Amino acid sequence: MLSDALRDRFITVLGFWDADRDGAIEESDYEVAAGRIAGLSGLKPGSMEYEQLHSQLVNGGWQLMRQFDSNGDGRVTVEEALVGLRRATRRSAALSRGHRRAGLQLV
Ligand SMILES: [Ca+2]
Ligand SMILES: [Ca+2]
Repeated sequence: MLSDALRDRFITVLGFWDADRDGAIEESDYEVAAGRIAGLSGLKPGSMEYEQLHSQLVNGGWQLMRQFDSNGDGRVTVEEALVGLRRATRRSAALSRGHRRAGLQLV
């Protein structure tokens, strides 16, 4: 179960990535947001460092986010993202319980 605080923080993070403010995250949002982050990092567009950071953010970030696209329309709504986060939280809790039962401790 998500706490209200975690839910609110997650929605705030989603808002950052929703560059066109249409209420859903698309790959194009990652393109814009990654460009902003790379620019804020002081990297010059066209430089190898800029392109690497941009590519990592777009490819890595969008590949993670798109897992939440439950209806496969290429857009991740806040509702889809929250459902995905709840599932991930439950899986993580189940893994922790399994490790504790097995006498292991996660670092
Ligand atoms: Ca959007
Ligand atoms: Ca969707």
